[in-house]
Amino acid sequence: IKPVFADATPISRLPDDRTFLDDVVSGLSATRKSLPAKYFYDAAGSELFEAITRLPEYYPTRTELGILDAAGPEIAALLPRAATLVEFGSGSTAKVRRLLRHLPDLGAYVPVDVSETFLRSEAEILRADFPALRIEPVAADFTKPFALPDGLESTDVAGFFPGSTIGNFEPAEARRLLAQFGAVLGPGAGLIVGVDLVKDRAVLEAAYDDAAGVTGAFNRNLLTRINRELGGDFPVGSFTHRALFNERESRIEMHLVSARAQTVEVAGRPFRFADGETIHTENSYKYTVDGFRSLAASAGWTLGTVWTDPERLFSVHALKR
Ligand code: AVJ
Repeated sequence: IKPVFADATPISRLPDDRTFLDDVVSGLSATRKSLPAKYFYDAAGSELFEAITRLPEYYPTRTELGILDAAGPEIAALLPRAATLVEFGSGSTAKVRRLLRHLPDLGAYVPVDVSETFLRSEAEILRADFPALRIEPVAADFTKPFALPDGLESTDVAGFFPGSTIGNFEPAEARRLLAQFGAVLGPGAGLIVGVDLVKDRAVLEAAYDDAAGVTGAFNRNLLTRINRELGGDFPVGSFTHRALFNERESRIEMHLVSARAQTVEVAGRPFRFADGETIHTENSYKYTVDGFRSLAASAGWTLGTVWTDPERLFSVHALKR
């Protein structure tokens, strides 16, 4: 397996050479403390997330898989023969497998992920099951511009962005990201995006605050990671998990709540917490079908088919450049 490293060919230069430490220091120094959700996914965090996807309360993963199973033949019909499928933030191969079964004529599959180790092992597993498929992993941060592997730029290209990962971005950022996908994929490209939908508050909040406490462990693992990687001394047990649906912003917010007044050190710097003060650790935006369609249109995409489940919990959108 030979991961192709994205060449630095920026389409637009982003002020984003920040490290984990920079992000933690600036997030904890702000009046309203926050930490970027992308840091959840170290090895332990990725495993906890996999456990979340199997929880009874966490409907998005299984609902999206059901939609992909049902829509597979229609999605296949949208892709030209020998097309290249690029998955942004590929993670585990569970979702793309649902599509690949329906795509016997696919030319190449390009999983893009920051975690090179994960990318390698997942590509290997996938190769065993789809021996005829050309798999060209790219180790890159999909939020930044990157080049497609040599020889694939001139093929028909489609992007795949499942899991409602788009929901982690504020709407303006989500628009920018969708436009950037267009630039990476090139003219004429297709894009399949999974988007979680607005629904009853109780259903949403249970999905992010499960009875078994797995989401709480996932949230608190960010503090464990800071302690380990940045020499922090967070007493992890003194922060409790909170998930709430902010209806005005149409997003689930996750917070870590300090159970007492305390001072925590990270890399030798003190950060003061009042009793009950929170660190905002994640936003997960929920869209209406029409709301997401207008966002995609404003990012330069032409709107295609939308598939949902019978309960309209989740949606999968086909877009074209
Ligand atoms: C991976 C961002 C789609 O927002 O539902 C799950 C992450 N956080 N439970 C989501 C998550 C808490 C998940 N995404």
